[in-house]
Amino acid sequence: MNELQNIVSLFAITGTVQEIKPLGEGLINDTYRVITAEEDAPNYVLQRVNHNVFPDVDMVMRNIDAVTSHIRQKLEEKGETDIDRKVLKFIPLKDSNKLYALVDGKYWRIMVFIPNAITKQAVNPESSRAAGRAFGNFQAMLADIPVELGETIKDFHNMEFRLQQLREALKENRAGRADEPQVQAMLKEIDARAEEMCKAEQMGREGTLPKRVCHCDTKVNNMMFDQQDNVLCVIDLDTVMPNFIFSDYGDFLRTGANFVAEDYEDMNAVGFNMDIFRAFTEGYLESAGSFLLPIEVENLPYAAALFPYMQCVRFLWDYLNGDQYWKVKYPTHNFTRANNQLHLLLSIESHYPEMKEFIDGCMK
Ligand code: GN1
Ligand code: MG
Repeated sequence: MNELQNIVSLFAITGTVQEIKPLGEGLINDTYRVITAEEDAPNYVLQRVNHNVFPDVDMVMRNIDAVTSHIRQKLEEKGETDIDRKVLKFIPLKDSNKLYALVDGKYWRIMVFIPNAITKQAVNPESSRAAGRAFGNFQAMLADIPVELGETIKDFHNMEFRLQQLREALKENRAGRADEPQVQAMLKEIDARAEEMCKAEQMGREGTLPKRVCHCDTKVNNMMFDQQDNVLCVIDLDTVMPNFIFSDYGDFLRTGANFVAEDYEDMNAVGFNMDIFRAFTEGYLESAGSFLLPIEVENLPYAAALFPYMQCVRFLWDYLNGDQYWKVKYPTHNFTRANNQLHLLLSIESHYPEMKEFIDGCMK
């Protein structure tokens, strides 16, 4: 038996494993598809949780257990059908009810593979509207979760912390890249906006902006759609934690409303797609508009700008550190990503008044 099969055998799955092969394009965890031999046994997804990124895997899995159980219960109460395709189902170990295995210092988990579902790297206005509704619903369903969720990555979307990390990386200059002119030029753009971009933390301290249970990684590819373009469920739940709602709104637009992928190299092609913005915003406000505070709604354009800005800072940080966090395909890959995010930010800034006006219209 090979290593992966060995690991799968620790979990209480049904069916016989026929094949295990790599799945998806996540940059953090390693993911495999487990195919079972029997017609009536589900296939599974096997995943190694990146222990460097998520130091407390036990907390991650406790959060996920709480979130998926709560959503499952909500769906049951609503009389939904096909629930196993609408919320992830993790499989416990054979000899305990733990949802993960620790083997040779590596953490593994298994969930049911959702059949006839697709993920997308890009969306159109229709699927964006559906995504907006889905993430709004996700926040709404979790508003009354009875347990307090842990912060699986401390200060994950804390802009002040991310800028601090960048400053430290600059000082350490581990990869010897800090003096490159392109890096220096980017730092100027970052500095010019630093104070404005930290206003969520400021409002949080003043007590005017609440934290709610958020997904915190609402990239387009973290959602499953059925063949008719309906959203089935939200996946990649490792980062679900209390946060400002800006996270979910802003990070979706960062990926969904960019005309190109986050590492696309032609900066002239990078830009903010207002059709996607309008559709996603409409969908999101349809399901979340009723519980959001005015201060949250007013700051949605800021949220749209914050996430490309934060991701620019994070990619640049990793570039300066010598590419320790994100997998890279060539030496300047992280710089290209950072530059792409900066160009997206510039495009968003040029649309600010239009965005404000559109949001006001949705709330009337
Ligand atoms: C990571 O795991 P993945 O690829 O969905 C990262 C996100 C970044 C994203 C950028 C835990 O997401 O915060 O926005 O890469 N997740 C973590 O591609 O750091
Ligand atoms: Mg993902």
